[in-house]
Amino acid sequence: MPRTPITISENIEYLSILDEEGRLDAELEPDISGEMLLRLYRAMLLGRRFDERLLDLQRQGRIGTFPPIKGQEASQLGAVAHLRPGDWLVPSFRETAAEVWRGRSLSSVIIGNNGFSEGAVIPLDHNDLPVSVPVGSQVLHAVGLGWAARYRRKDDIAMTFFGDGATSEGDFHEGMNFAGVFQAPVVFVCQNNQWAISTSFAGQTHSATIAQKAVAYGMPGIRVDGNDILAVYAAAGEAVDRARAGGGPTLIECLTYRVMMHTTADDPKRYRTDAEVEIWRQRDPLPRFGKYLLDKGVASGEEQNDLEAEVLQEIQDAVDHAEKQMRTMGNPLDMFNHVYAELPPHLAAQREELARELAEAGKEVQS
Ligand SMILES: Cc1ncc(C[n+]2csc(CCOP(=O)(O)OP(=O)(O)O)c2C)c(N)n1
Ligand SMILES: [Mg+2]
Repeated sequence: MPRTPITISENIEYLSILDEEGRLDAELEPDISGEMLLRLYRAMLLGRRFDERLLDLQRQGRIGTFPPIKGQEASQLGAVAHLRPGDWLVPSFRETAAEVWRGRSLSSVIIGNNGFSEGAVIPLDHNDLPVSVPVGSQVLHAVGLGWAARYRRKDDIAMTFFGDGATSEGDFHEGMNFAGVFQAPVVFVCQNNQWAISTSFAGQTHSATIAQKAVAYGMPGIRVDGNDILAVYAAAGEAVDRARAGGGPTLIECLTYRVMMHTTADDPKRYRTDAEVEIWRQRDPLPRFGKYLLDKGVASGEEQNDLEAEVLQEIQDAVDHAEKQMRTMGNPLDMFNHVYAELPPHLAAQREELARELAEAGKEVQS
């Protein structure tokens, strides 16, 4: 028998609508109301300025380690903007802008980044999951949630975010396979920011794209310019509509870049060049979108400046609020809880010692 090629019907597309110079491909321009465009721009600006403030706070010792999102705001917001309140956002640890869009308060982010569990509490009426640090694990949770919605004949969908590094985890492949087989309403958003700590994209996979991995699982896949909010919005809109209508899952690869360090505990100069970072700084999603709003007459330069002042004030209020709340929060003795069912003798002794020291220092804590 001759060998015959098997035609893979899916073609992996690359979508870009607003290029890095801010030039628009009008034929592809998605129909977004002026009100929504303004909301998105404000959210991008808030995400950017908040991230910068968090970095200052970390350097001042006022929060713990955190993963900056700078440069990835468009990838997150263009996608999450399509979710309804009843849908599920299932984030990794680098989606602060998306979480805030969904209603997470800035002060809870600050409190969470200080290690207080109170900062990770999701309001009961909110269908979102807290951040997931074990790389890729959240993909499985999203698929389960999506499948459950379908099983209950609801039209809610799940959207999960993960990085390029997560696509090397079994969890990603299991999740994609299950979602394909059961046509679970899940939108998989890979923020391909080119780095997984110090592992480059080339070191992560021999595939030319992440998007093409969708083919193996029988679902549509698309690569978009993740620094172009219009492209992300357009691709995510199609994926969300399809999932909601019973058309199954989609993989969206947002090609973007982690402009800052992996976390504040990392020094990226040890594994990548300044020249590479500079190329991506020129592709910044924020000024590109600002220029689009200006050209379109949605927000003048003055209006954009007003928004800037507004978000800076909002951030300051959140920092004040969080720092006030944290003064009465947290029991140092909690560090001994939830690891062992029965505390080993050496930890029991340390716990007693700490309780004694706290009491001597006049600190009121529950022992
Ligand atoms: C299962 C697991 N292995 C390793 C780590 C340590 N770790 C944290 S983030 C990270 C890299 C993640 O890279 P990527 O998925 O590209 O996401 P990004 O950090 O770039 O957003 C690693 C290896 C972890 N948290 N969980
Ligand atoms: Mg990455």
